[in-house]
Amino acid sequence: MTAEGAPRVPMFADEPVRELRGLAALTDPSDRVAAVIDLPILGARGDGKTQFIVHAIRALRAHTPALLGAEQAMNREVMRSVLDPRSPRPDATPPGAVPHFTFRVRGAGLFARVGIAGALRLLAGLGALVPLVLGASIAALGIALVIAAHAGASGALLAACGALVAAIAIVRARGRLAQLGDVEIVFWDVAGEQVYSAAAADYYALLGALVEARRARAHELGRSYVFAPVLICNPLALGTADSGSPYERLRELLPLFAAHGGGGEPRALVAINRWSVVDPICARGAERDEVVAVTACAHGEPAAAARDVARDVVRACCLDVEDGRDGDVRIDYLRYDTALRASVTTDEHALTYDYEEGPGAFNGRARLRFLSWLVSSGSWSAFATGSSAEPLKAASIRTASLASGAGRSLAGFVMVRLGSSGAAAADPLPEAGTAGFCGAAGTLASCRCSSCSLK
Ligand SMILES: Nc1nc2c(ncn2[C@@H]2O[C@H](COP(=O)(O)OP(=O)(O)OP(=O)(O)O)[C@@H](O)[C@H]2O)c(=O)[nH]1
Ligand SMILES: [Mg+2]
Repeated sequence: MTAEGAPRVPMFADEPVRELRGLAALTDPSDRVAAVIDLPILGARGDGKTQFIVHAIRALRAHTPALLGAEQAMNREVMRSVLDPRSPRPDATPPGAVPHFTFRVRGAGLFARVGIAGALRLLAGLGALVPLVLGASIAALGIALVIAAHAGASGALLAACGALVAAIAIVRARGRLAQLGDVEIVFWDVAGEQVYSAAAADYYALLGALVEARRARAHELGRSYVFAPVLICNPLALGTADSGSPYERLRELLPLFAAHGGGGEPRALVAINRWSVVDPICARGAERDEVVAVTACAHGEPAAAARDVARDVVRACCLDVEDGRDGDVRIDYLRYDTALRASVTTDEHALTYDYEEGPGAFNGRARLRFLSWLVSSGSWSAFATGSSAEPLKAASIRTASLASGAGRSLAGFVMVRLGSSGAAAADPLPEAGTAGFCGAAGTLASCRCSSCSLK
């Protein structure tokens, strides 16, 4: 249960990275959500970032919290594509802006859809796994005694005790599950071509400032926080060279961005989004270094210009990759088709990929995989204690400012504590460049941000 009517708190009074717009519009929930998850979606132009976000929102069956102003407008825009797959796609993200889309999903509902592995993880987080396994083992021992050792009465008693322990563990876990708060998931639309340009340091700094502010607030409010980037891999855009495609450049940078997530094991996801074309491109027996011309064709519409891809590049980036570690960052792979239906016809050195867009929510096993990845990205033990119907009594606003220039180091991190009504949080966002928040309430001493220069 949550109090979604509670006012949301602006996280930044102005843009911490002067060259990039994105954070000043961000608000943070002030009701007790169980967790906040930031997912920056990186991908080259036209590779399918918006499509991924749309599929994820559908797969999560997410809803929009009570947003205002720019945040509300951004959500409405993406919801047009979620609800109507034939609607024109939103414009490409312009350089200098990082839009975000804020959604909610009920914690209990999310866990009900994550399969056995996810459910076991949840039970462990809720402290129910050990008593459950213990109870089941005792019950099994009791049954074995009855069958093998003919110890009828004592075996049956043991089995009944084991079953009782397991049942109590399940009832307690269900009770805690029912109390879980919502999970707030925020998708950040990061124009990948900017990430390997001169503006790369700005994008990196923006995400760093986001994580720092969110983590401090999560610590303060006792909730979970997850930051995990998603990189879109469009097999049709991998080109013919061994390296140097936009995807491969971004893939090299991915661990660096994922490292913002910190913790024991930073995580990232690579989403391969035109899966049905990968197999035909990597057909058995074909020359591995052969180049194939692939023509993508939206069903019933004129075909786009053919794109050349080398079979071995697609094999290396899509087929041969496996979940695993890249340094200390865990990288998982999601394989799916954005299209509702896709068919591939092959000619000697050419493929035609005919696709039909629809209201998809990751196809096949991909949906379960995506939800399980999301659930396993966080430490959910805080979920068990983080729920309450009460809005927070006090809310904090942080304003971070980054000095532009050589090092772009975090220059200021200031906290203003609001009154218990939280009324100030409902004020409109201050315009970029205003410094009016700084020091207003004189509570700098309570700032725990590691990079705060004002302690
Ligand atoms: N479903 C599907 N769409 C494809 C395929 N090939 C090209 N498209 C087109 O790819 C477009 C790109 O999707 P978007 O999700 O808008 O890509 P994006 O990364 O957000 O693009 P920008 O924001 O412009 O950088 C879609 O509008 C489709 O029309 C395909 O194989 N399947
Ligand atoms: Mg887009």
